[in-house]
Amino acid sequence: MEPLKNYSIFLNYFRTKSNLLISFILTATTLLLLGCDKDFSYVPETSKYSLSSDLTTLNTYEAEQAILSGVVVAKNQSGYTGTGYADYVNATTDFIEWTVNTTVATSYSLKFRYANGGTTNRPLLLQVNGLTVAAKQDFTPTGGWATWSIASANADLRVGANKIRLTATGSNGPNIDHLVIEANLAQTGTLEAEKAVLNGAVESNNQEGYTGTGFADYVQASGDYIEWTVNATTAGSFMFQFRYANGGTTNRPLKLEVNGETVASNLAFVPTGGWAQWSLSATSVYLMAGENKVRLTTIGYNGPNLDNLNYSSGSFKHLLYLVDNGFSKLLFLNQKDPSKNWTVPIPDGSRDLQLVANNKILVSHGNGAAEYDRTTGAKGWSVSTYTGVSTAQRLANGNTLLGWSRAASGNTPAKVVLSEVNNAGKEVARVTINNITTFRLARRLTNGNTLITGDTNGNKKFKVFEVNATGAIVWQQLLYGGKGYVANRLKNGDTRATMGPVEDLYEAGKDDNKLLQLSPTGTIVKYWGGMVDHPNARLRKFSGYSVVPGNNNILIANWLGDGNEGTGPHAVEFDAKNNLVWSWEDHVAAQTITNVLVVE
Ligand SMILES: [Ca+2]
Ligand SMILES: [Ca+2]
Ligand SMILES: [Ca+2]
Ligand SMILES: [Ca+2]
Repeated sequence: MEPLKNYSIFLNYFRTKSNLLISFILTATTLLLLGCDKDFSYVPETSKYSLSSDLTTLNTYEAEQAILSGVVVAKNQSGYTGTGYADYVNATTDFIEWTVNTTVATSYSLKFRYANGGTTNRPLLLQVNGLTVAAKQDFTPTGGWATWSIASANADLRVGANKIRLTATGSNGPNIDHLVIEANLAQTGTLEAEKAVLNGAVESNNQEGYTGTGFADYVQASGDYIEWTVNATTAGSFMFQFRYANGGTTNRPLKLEVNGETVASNLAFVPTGGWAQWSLSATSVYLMAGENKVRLTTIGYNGPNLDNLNYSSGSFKHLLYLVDNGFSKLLFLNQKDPSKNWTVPIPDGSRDLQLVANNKILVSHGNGAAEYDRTTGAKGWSVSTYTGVSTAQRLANGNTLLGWSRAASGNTPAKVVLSEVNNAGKEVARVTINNITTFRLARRLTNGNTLITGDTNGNKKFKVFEVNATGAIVWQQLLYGGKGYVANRLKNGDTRATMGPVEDLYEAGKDDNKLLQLSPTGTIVKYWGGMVDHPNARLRKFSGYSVVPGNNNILIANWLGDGNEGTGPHAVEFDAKNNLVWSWEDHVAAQTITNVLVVE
């Protein structure tokens, strides 16, 4: 939102029973209420709210105002909001029950403000409308009874009254100050181009296959535009998919602006093969809360025909781990509950990660590998006695496979070494493969062989190699000109391998950003990504990838090194039809992501 502009805000956010629209003027610190479209007795016609306090407490439900059974109201510890907090007395059956009214049935984030001055967790049973949401909702120690923290959970709420209850189940509970609820609204929609504001461009319907009542047809090569108004409930990153047809033989780029600012000066709309052949041009943009003007303008070429704009945010919220070899850190990104995000520093040269036993993740470092706790990021087991390591894999026998490489020196050829180390860090087996360079990751297969990526003595013919226990190459396949990163063998015998451009600039036909799925004879069965398929996705250098549990989408790290820092998303997700459906970009949090692991 911007100061001194009119905005409409849904009042259901502020605990009313129906959708009311009210108008505000927003200044840097103050919200001035101008009026509302129905009687609203709680607020005078003109009231001032401080944005920092009043607004944020309007969807807050104090525990001391809730129904309390056994639990008592107390105020002898400082730092509470409202008139006190709720203090559990008995270790069982005591409960707090809030009644929360909503007008939208969706998933909500429930945020409990609490203090636990004890030294152990004080879990409570969380129920919503009589159904158990969490048998043990954690309330971990906060460090003192006057130190307040937030415990959160997600639950579906229905329209109308919802009963949210926290019950003691065997141990004394924490002190509970209040509950905040926030809707986890997936913001998504499709807006027809023919219904948008058309300047120069005209509505047409003389080609088949459009949605709505037609499409927008540009007339002039410069200055014609289509402008949509996209309403965002909350600010954030959105995926845009423009459905278009380009029956010509060349790209027909347009300028994309959001709220007057240029997002892409040359958004590509490549030929679709016919005027009745519709395709998607996807890009990610940042929208403000409220109305956003999204405009596509011709810039010297006749434009494509535009059918519609699909926008989405929050439809995919992931939990994922990311290895950043630029900032040398490991990140946990919890898009469902960002309060659980963490970042820990790791050694340089980190490229590999995977889930291992005991709630740990294993990460390769230039000097070896280490385990990190999935929940806290705390470092555990490690080995750091190697150099040139680029991969680590936990083997079925509990040992760890480290892959490292050495450049050629004198008469000694370049080599890749696969070292198997035990829990004490002692090397118990070793495979050496000579003459392999540009080595990245290794994956030991169930047949005892290992898949590695690299080229031969720097010849830039990048391949995936299968090597046996003596280091002999028993299978190899050219990666169609792209530099390989990681290869995995599927149960059906196919091999998946990521590849990225060899030089800093992509050369059409020579290399690409793709995850290839290759048959045993090297045929491309399918692929995800691709510079031609996704000209606006700002793909730079694909590195590690991860399969999204549940839908089998492919989430790929888009490494932004070699001068590409800050120029694209860190990770991109493609569905089975190779549509770009999600991306993540935060250049403060991360610099160059070498690998991703999506767990939800
Ligand atoms: Ca108590
Ligand atoms: Ca309170
Ligand atoms: Ca036209
Ligand atoms: Ca349409």
